[in-house]
Amino acid sequence: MTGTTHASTPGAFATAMRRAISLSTLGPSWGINPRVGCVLLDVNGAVLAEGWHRGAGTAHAEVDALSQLPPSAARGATAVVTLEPCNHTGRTGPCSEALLRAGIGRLVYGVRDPGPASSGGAERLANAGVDVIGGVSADEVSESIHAWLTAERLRRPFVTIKWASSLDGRIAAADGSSRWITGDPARHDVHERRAAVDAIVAGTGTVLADDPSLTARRPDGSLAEHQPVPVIIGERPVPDDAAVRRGPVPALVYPDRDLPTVLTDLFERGIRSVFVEGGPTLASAFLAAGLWDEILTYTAPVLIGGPRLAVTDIGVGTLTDAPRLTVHDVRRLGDDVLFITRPKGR
Ligand code: AOF
Ligand code: ZN
Repeated sequence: MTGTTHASTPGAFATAMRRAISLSTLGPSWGINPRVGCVLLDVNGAVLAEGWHRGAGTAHAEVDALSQLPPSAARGATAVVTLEPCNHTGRTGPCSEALLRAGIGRLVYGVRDPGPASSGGAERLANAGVDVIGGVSADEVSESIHAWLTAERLRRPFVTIKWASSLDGRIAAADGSSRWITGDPARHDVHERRAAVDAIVAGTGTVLADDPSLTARRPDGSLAEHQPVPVIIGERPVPDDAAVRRGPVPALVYPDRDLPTVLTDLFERGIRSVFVEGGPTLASAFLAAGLWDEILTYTAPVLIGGPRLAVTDIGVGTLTDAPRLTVHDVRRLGDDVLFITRPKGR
């Protein structure tokens, strides 16, 4: 059969797609490129080769898989790829051409490439007589590159807002003391997530009050392999000896509080995911502007009371204006609970 068909239910290729998703996670979650995995199957459905993308500038998943085989060994094979093969020359050449040159007979992909320049690989292969099946395990693939897809669609980084609070929503006591509200497992979880994003954003108020380093650290205190870019937003100057200036990655400082402008600039710098870590004024500004995609709330079983709330005014005057969120996941981390919520309907 020739042409583009769409599999609405997981079919014969779902197993290979699951493997391709799992291969994709071997690549980095940060950076300008998505995680992509590829499995090449022979005519009997046996695995010929596997590949995955290791980050911007390196071979794409399809090319990585093809490179495992001698020339002509992929003739007539089925390429199962999480993302539609690219059709453009970016830092590397178009995968659509590499697959055609290798003589594959069928393409099975999960989700379309949303990029205006990079998309169109499926159509190109279909036009060349390759049997193309799209939409296989599309929900699972979309979830595996949720942040990247969202960033590409919105043309701004995926924004995660995080706070750690008491059961009654306080992030500090009345005197400002705020260290160790949550326990070790929650803190380790935060550091793992910091190491998985492109940037950590904080307001100047938090930088001046807490002097955070905004680095990703392992439980033993050493720096994680990948470090996010520290981003500071606010009008007050950041002292030269601030911890955030002494980290492994130079900080980006935005004296302008216009969040859409900041996010657009970060996107143009190749930043696709940011973690907004404080304080309440900045988190509230992102929330009020609707500029967020996920909220992580680490809740500790402690009562603090008083005025130091995780979120202040977010422009909700009456309950019908309050944004209702979707609970994406709930995890227990020691004595604490992590809620992962997303906007409804996205
Ligand atoms: C694929 N397979 O493994 C990946 C794709 O600058 P480049 O050449 O690395 O191209 C980056 C774009 O290619 C990226 O924005 C996305 O649209 C696509 N990523 N495509 O066929 C892959 N990582
Ligand atoms: Zn490609």
